[in-house]
Amino acid sequence: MTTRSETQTTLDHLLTEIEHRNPAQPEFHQAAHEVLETLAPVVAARPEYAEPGLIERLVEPERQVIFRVPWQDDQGRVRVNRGFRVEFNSALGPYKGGLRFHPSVDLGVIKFLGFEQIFKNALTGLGIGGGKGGSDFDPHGRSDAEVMRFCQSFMTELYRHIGEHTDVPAGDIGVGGREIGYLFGQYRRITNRWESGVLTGKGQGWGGSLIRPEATGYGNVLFAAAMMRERGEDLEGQTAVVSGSGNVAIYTIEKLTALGANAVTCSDSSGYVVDEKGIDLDLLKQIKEVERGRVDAYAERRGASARFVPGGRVWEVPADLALPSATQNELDENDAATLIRNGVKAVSEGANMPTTPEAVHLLQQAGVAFGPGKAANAGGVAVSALEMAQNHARTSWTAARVEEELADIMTSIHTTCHETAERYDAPGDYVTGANIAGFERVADAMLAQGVI
Ligand code: NDP
Ligand code: 2IT
Repeated sequence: MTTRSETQTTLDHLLTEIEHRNPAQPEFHQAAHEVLETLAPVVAARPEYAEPGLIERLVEPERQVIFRVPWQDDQGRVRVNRGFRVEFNSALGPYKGGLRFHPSVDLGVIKFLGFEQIFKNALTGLGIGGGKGGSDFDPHGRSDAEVMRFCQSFMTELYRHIGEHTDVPAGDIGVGGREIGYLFGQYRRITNRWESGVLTGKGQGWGGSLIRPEATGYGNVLFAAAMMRERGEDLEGQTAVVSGSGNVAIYTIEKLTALGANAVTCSDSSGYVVDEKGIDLDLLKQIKEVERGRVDAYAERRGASARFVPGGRVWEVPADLALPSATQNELDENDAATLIRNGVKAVSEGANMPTTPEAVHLLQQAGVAFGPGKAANAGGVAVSALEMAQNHARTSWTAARVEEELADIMTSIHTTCHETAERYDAPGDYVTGANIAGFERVADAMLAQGVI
């Protein structure tokens, strides 16, 4: 039998090969490291997982599409962006994962997100494979008409690659209800099909699921609550710092407040706001969802309890809980040290890979409960899968039913991660638990389906 350390050496060689085969994709390397560094116990214990080629197939996307997206701005000038869709793994179901529109998007970013999505989707227990897409288009400051023309051009290529049984995109950074509407409209026009299951995150009344907008944030708070319960505590009266002020951050703050915690921060790329009285969600939603403004406007309009800190990071505000909900690598070693010094008890990732590997290590060493994104933020994609189920059945469920299913799924993900970590001698290590449990489900399906 191969020992754990021999297995880790083999996985380390594979990681070196991944870096050589995928140059200039640091985020993808980071995501691959984070998963492969935790798999040795399960690969050593179950010889079928050491089968040559299994993990090599897992780290190679099944298909990668890169395309030109030309569009005209309001002045009539032609702009050219790059579009991506990485269809990573379909062993468990149609590729599923969001679209990100942000200037930092490149192939490495989409591959890191697609790779994470494989394990996240497996953890939900639902029938969805992993994929991700997007563009380096920056929606900030663009008119509705420009965003519409961009989305129409993007879909004019993307439609060939997606379908309710093939690949089902949704939102992510820069892609919310407005963008999904324009994308769906163009898909319907080109294909002449009412194929509502082709995209999720649709509007109410034309195939969208109740609670999908809330699902990622709500789910992350439920995951954080489950981690706190393990420590014999609940969320009541806890102070929380949240980064971001988009879809995930807003509904994270909403659920924290509903469960009696005090969410005192939010942020965007200009800086952060701290509000001792707790974030006023009506005001934040008005500024972010209606006016599409910046967070400094919140501080201006809120009055004495709030102030705006330009360029700062929310992690310097003392708190019991931290819920990073903006973007990758937004919480580093120094931030982790500050959080620990201020007595943080749990960190739960609403964003994908927001905590750097060094910071994760520090937090875990200090005994902070750490919920990795692929487990903690899986509520969004889980409710997307419930939206697909409603679309297939041409029905719609009540908000109460969807929320109940979301709560069951988050509890079950927490239990799975917790028990898997214990089974592999890493009690309390949700990173190891999530990676191994997600891996087992995908790997079993891949082995059963042969070398494809
Ligand atoms: P939104 O576009 O709604 O909001 C993103 C927020 O993060 C904005 O406040 C934005 O500020 C900030 N942000 C984005 N990029 C950066 C950056 N490079 N530096 C600083 N701030 C930044 O996106 P979501 O809320 O949907 O997504 C947030 C995170 O959650 C992402 O990591 C996403 O992958 C993840 N996620 C999303 C899910 C979903 O269902 N939407 C599901 C699971 C995970 P600004 O406007 O200034 O850029
Ligand atoms: O990162 C994610 O899980 C998402 N952006 C949501 C994906 C989805 O298909 O709902």
